[in-house]
Order: sequence, then structure tokens, then C-alpha cells
Amino acid sequence: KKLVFATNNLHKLEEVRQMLGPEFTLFSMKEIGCKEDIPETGSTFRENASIKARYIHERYGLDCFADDSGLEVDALGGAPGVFSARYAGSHGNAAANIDKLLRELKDKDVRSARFRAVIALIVGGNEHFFEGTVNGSIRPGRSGEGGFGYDPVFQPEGYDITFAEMKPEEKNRISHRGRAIEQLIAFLT
Ligand code: ITT
Repeated sequence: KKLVFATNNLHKLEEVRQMLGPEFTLFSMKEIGCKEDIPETGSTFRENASIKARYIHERYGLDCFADDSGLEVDALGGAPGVFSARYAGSHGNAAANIDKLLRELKDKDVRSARFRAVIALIVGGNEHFFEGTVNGSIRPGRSGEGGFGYDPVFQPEGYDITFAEMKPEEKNRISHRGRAIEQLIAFLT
């Protein structure tokens, strides 16, 4: 099955490539010649996932999917949420985003949080949604070198290590994205 993954995030691309395996031929936006940054103007993960998938489908007429995801922190009323990529201002500056998060949580006892991912898939002109969540907590400091984004400070429930300390396949097995992709695979096969 040929599919475009409408993302500019190379870490997401790598994770999803690993999860989908060889039955799927995955094309990145770059590989289909799309160099644009898709404006994410929605106020929910679902809206933004849909905007990204439709953008590619409308311009290229290809089957495609998009992932919109982020971190919801209870003590911050669900922030950064859909603003996770640009929490500290500039898009995708993980170091600054984590610094800001740790600063905001400095005096908070409640550290619970979750990652959410919503995938919008467009096949044969029809749109389908898949969602995944992983509960956990925010560590007071960074640990680990793997993963991306907030992984060094996110400890999933039932573990005493962060996502950044896990092997990629271990993270993928329990992550928000892994759970959403599992459903996408089940739907397509
Ligand atoms: P695309 O829109 O091009 O796919 P993006 O990085 O801008 O890439 P989002 O708008 O969905 O994607 O923002 C997701 C942000 O949420 C991401 O940049 C990270 O900061 C955070 N995030 C999502 N999944 C994560 C994960 O598995 N580990 C760590 N941080 C994650």
C-alpha cells in the first residue's frame, strides 16, 4: 500500500516507518515534492490532523495520513496541548520547550500528564480518524538521549524510565503514536 505521511517532523517519520514495516510504501512530503509548511490553524488535535491530511490530498490526490500530537499536563490545565511544538515560541525547539515546561511545573506537586496523538487518514477520498493516548508524569529533570520533543522528561505510567531512555521499539509499543498507528494498520489490512 502506498501512502504519504504528511509530516515535516523527521522523528515522527522514522517512528512510523519502523511501525508500518515493509507492507507499506511510505512517502514523506519531501519525497512527493511538497516543501510547504502546512498552516495548523485548528484548536484540537483532530482538526489539525485533518487540515494536514486534506492539504496533501487536495493538492496531490494521493492517499495520505497526518499525525497531530502533543502533551497535556494536568497542573497546567492541559497545556501545552496543540501548542506543544511551539510552547516556548519558536516551532520545534525541544530544548526551550522542556525548559519552559520544567519552569512552569517547578512548584507543582501534581505531575500527571499524557501524550495524545490523532491520525487523520484519507483513502479513496474518505477520511478516518485514529487516536492514541499514553498516561504518565513529568520528571523534575531530563533523562535519556533517545526519542524527541518532550521524551526526556516524560515517564510513562508503570515504568521508572523516560521515553528517551527506552529503545525505539519499546516506546512505539506503548506510545500515543504507536497506539494510533496500530489502529491504522488494523484498518488498512
Ligand atoms: P508535523 O506537524 O509536520 O507533523 P510537528 O512537530 O509540528 O510536525 P505537531 O504539530 O503534531 O507536529 O506537534 C507535536 C509536538 O508535540 C512535537 O513537536 C513534540 O513537541 C510533541 N510530541 C508529540 N509526540 C511526541 C513524542 O512521541 N515524544 C515527544 N514529544 C512529542
